[in-house]
Amino acid sequence: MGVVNVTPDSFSDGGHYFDPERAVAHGLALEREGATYLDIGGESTRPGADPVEAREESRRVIPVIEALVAAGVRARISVDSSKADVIERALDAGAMLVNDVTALRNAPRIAELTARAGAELCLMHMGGAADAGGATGAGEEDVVSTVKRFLEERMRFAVAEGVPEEKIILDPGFGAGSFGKSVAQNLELLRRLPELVALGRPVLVGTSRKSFIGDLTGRGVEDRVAGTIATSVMALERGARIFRVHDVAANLDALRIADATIGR
Ligand code: HH2
Repeated sequence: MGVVNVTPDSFSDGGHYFDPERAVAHGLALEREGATYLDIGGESTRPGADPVEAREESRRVIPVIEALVAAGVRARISVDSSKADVIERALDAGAMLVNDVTALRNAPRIAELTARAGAELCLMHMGGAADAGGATGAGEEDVVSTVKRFLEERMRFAVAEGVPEEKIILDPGFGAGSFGKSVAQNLELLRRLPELVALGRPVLVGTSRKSFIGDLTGRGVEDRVAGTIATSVMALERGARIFRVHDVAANLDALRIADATIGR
């Protein structure tokens, strides 16, 4: 899954693809590199990022989705949004995956929209171990159990709202900041990914260029490709199926070699 951030302020590529023509060109380039999903987002999840109104978010992402569809893109378009209005318009424009990082907590109506469109739905854990319920306090609860319980509950909710289980993708929500995990918790989630794979749905990992990789390598955001690849390969070996990355070609090379070696 290639990331296309149509934002002025994303943490690693803010402003690079804010112009719609550049965003479309970037999406097409990521497809040529081998992406089978393109994740189009118009609002940064970075803490302190400017909140974006639905109208402005739609103004950013809908023309890009329309242009990619018009260009005959074969990759599935994913919309990275938590707003029902934006998602409704993205689905009308041809998006086939709803990537709601709030896992339907912001707008439960997203479930119905996704179900009606027959789209896939990615449910992500956000908010740190203490936020997901049942925690005794930040850092005390086992992060993997907390994330697992949260994803199970959100999956039950989505299914009850009409989204077929076979359309659901699960994501532990790697990252610090808004995603609320310490370096140790990110590593624990990666190490014990099979416990989430055991939930029976494809697992998506979004580690690309994130700060825990910077913390461990001392590298700035644009120099975290090698660190990202290490996480992608380890996640593949542990059963992850979708890799949300900024650097598609480099990750895909590594994943092809790892996949051939694993030989599943
Ligand atoms: N990470 C980001 C945004 N959306 N969606 C899923 N499912 N999983 C993730 O890990 C994830 C995500 C943050 O990365 P990015 O889009 O590059 O940055 P920003 O939110 O600053 O635009």
